[in-house]
Amino acid sequence: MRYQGREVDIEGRVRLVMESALTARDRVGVQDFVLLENYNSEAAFIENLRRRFGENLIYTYIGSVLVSVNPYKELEIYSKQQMERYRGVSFYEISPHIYALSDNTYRAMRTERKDQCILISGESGAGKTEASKKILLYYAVTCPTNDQMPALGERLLQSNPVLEAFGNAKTFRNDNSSRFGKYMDVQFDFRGAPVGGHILNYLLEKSRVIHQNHGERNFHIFYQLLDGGEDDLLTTLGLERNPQSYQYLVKGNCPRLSSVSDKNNWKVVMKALSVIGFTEEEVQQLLNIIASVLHLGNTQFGEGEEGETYITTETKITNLTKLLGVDGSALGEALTHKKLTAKGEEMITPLSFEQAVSARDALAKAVYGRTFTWLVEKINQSLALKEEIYHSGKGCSVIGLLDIYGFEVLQHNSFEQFCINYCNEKLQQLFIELTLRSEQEEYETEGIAWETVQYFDNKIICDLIEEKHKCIISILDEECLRPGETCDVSFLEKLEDTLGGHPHFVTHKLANGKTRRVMSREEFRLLHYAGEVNYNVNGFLDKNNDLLNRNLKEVMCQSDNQILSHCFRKEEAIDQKRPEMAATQFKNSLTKLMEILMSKEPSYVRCIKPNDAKQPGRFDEVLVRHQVKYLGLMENLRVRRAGFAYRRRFEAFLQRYKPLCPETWPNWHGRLSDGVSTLVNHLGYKAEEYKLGRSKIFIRFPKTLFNTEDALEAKKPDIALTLQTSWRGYR
Ligand code: AOV
Ligand code: MG
Repeated sequence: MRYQGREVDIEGRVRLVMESALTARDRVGVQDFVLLENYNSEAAFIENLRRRFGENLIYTYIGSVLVSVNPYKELEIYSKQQMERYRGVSFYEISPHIYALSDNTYRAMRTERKDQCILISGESGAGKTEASKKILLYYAVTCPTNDQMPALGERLLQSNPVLEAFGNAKTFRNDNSSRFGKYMDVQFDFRGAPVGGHILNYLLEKSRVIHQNHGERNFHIFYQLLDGGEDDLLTTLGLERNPQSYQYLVKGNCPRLSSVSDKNNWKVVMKALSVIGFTEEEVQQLLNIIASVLHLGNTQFGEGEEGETYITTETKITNLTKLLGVDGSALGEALTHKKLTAKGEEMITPLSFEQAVSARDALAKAVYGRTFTWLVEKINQSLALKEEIYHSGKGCSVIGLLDIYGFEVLQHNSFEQFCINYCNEKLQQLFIELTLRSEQEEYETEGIAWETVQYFDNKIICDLIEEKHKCIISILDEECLRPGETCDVSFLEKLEDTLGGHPHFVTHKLANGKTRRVMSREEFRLLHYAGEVNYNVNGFLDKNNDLLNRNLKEVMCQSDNQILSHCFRKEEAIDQKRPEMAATQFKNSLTKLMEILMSKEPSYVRCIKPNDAKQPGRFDEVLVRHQVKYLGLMENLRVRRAGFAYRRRFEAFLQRYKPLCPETWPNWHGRLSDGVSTLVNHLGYKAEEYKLGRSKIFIRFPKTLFNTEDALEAKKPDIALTLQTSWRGYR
């Protein structure tokens, strides 16, 4: 059995790698898992990934799904020449690549006129963000440009360094970890030129502004400013270069990164801001805010004899108030006092030391979080599709790119990890529904009998977290709203009462009334699709409440910094209505996201992290096996193979193999299905080897196809090359 495919080596030369089936396949494996002979064997699957990884072939398909293993080193496979190679070429013709997926998606959008989305998933550090950037680069470089929006491609690209500076940070798992979720629509005109973009951002991990775990950092921008900012700028902002001088930057004890230069990135970010169209004044105001957060962190409190709290760093507060553009004494008062309305009367009560500290931290988080949202809005304005293009009557189509924070398990997991992992559950749910459903639908519409494949459906975990009334989020909200003494522990007790016994929920309490000693009394454990995570409930209520004292809001909405006065609206300070809690807001935004994604044709990139050391050349089999398992890749493969390994549209099949039959060569003039029938009869396909659907031929065994490929190769070695541009493969 031989399979004639082509692989590309890292210099970009095309070579036939499978001339001698055994030696070549031994070395580089198969480029599509459906070609694995033993497709039920996990060991064979992992071995195939490992071999390819060893040869720097980080991409492999499962049908139309792209599996990618993070190489942790720069590979020479992303050049412009490489992009050219993938343009207009079908999936199957050429080695797997993120560009092939990008191109295929683009062409599907163009030819089928249907909006597309590319869903990138995988755990933290697996390569999602890098993948999304490569896709965007591919479009920016290879698509035509629209004369009315000539710079759009560049602006789309430049949005990345800006959002990464403000929304990414070093974590234990990834030196450039996305701490917000991002969905970006790229809009194309009828000629296929990018003409607009729109970003939706999801729940930024604001708590990082005030605290970082050991070995982690705050958001990149702080270090970039301190390292890269000009002397004059730092003087104006009243900042010192050393990050260790700032309370908000010392917690993780990790001021520098070996993998990136904050100084260089500072330049990149400043340039990007100007390309996107931020004015100098806006940049200045933005930096004032960043600096003010650092000053806020250094604002310290003391306790007076009568328990009153006062600011001990009064001299430094002038800097802070100047940068925030607010009244100094009002800010000082608001940081140490609280305004309450009781029975229609306003009362000012002093804050305790702890309360003052948390009011300060809440302000820092609010300022940073809202500024981030403002940044996204500004970028959206710059990318916005022009009315005249939209209304030109010729219509636009969209490719959406989803890059979220990956599943993460840390030493200490809190509310943020809970939200991040919940988001990943939802995405996995979508993958399950859409891959299985669409596959099933395809068999149905084509009238082909289908064998069901067993798989783990994580809906049960999604429900545990988000189902109405009786789920973790609703219980959390109830505890936040319940009057009287509520605390994180009472929340945990409520969870136990309501959810104890759920197969995916565990606490220290055992069913027989005894306690599970390995678990702390402050934790609950969720058995996620991707693994078990213990969440410490400390801080859950506060983070879900996400409250900012009213008098602080009042001070902020008076700010003469225009970004801040935009972020803190006067109405909000007056409005007594409680906004939705953080987790519920997140849940609602995810529900909307799922609707958006469901309305589009999805493609998938499944990213795998080869080792925990962030190092090249290391393939940790245990770690990879775990990911292959929870990503459901084996099931994905089985579904793909359930019955039929390959499907081709009649016209594509004929077009490719017609030289093999005198009746179909050079052209077939009858019905397509008859042509295919004639062709496969001539080739000697047995009845059990294939089925003809309504518009596609389904081929059961890869072997059949290999043999046909061999015959084609033997007949006309150059045919594959001449035909590849006209053939669309998988879809
Ligand atoms: P993530 O987005 O999946 O994690 P990234 O895309 O940030 O992960 O990848 C982590 C790091 O791995 C990058 O900073 C690169 O150093 C390296 N890397 C990933 N993909 C490639 C590639 N194709 N080529 C070279 N290096 C790569 V997270 O955002 O933490 O969930 O939240
Ligand atoms: Mg990321």
